[in-house]
Amino acid sequence: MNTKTSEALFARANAVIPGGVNSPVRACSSVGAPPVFITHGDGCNIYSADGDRYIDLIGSWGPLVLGHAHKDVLDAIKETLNQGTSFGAPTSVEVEFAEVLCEALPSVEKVRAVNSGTEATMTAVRLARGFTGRNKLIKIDGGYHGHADFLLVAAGSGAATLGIPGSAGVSEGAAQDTVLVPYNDLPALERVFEEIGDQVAAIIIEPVAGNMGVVPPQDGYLQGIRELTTKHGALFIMDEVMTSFRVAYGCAQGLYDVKPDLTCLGKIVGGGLPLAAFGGRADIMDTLAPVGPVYQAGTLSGNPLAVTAGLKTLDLLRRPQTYERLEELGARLEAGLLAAAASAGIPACINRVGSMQTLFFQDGPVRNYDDAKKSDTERFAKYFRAMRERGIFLPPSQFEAMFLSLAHGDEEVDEIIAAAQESMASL
Ligand code: KE4
Repeated sequence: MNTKTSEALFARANAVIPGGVNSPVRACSSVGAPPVFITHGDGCNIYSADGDRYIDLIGSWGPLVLGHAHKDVLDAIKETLNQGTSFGAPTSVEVEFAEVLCEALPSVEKVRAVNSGTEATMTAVRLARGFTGRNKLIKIDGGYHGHADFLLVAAGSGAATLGIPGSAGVSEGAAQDTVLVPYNDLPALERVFEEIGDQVAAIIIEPVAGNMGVVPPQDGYLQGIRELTTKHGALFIMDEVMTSFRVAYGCAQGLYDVKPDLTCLGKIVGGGLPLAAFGGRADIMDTLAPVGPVYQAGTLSGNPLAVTAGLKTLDLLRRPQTYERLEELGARLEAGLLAAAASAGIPACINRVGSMQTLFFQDGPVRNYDDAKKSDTERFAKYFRAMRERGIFLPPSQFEAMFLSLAHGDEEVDEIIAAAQESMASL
């Protein structure tokens, strides 16, 4: 692939944007290749500033489950656009959006729209602390919930894995109330609750981990968390920013039949525009300003354009056979990639839930972050470059999810598999 135009754009970008990108992962720094700049998308394809076509497996990191530039979504946005862009006052589409989310998720009785997943998780934790009057927060080692200080916390040493700042600029104070436990490890969680259960405001978890690569919950894990949080008076926050309307219309909580107290939603709910939300039990949500004492606000929260894109996307996802088709596509890709690795004699395993999956360069199994970190990231980087050379746009990190969309057909999945067969043979 010729990437000259992208390289020139990247040089310009680096002069005025840190790392040349508006979100770090886009810099492709872990895969030894400069980013490709995109001009437009159409269905499952995206097109580079260099004029090349790629089959997209990033899907804007999850939102584009319908594919790029879906006509019905664009038409809905255009129609709303004619009325104006933002009013700083309530609009009827925001009410409809909240009603649709409450209808889709039995655990969500009230919901508030925000502009990003970070805002949703940050506020859900503040709400849990305000509602319970407790300060401690439990999170999963390897879980990512956006960049609020108290969530940018790495696992320290020691059994209780007291949080230590996971980024420069995060103070000890901000990290001190966050405790980390390994994913899929109920005994570790039980120990924390035995020690400090009466201080725990909440646990926040990705019900299907997507930021250590895809790691599904083991049988009984989510139910176990539900029981422990209920027993100790702590809130169960499901961060469904990535899984919402991705793994099922009822989200992961519907798929695994576990009701959290609070849910964070993002990505797909915004249909590709900046929109996220959090919701849950009415008694908890009514602790939020202006009803209750927990403050949260946002100039563009519930922006009519973004809400219109989200509503149209959710409307289209209610069509029959949507998730059956996403499952079919995901299974086809998984089988093909595993066969490609096997024929190349390369150690690989795949974790998949529906249309989100990760191929780990290791024998596996991958059940938590420590397992995921055993992957051969050098080999992943070579694979990434070889696949991009063949017109396949992978997420540029071993620890991210690939996303298929309803715009991918069997043909494109087979093209991806063929590219993987060639790429793996070259590793
Ligand atoms: P945003 O603030 O990026 O909208 O959402 C943060 C977030 C919260 N929770 C989960 C489970 C998430 O996956 C995310 C963001 N996901 C990353 C990709 N793994 C977004 C890509 C990026 O950071 O550029």
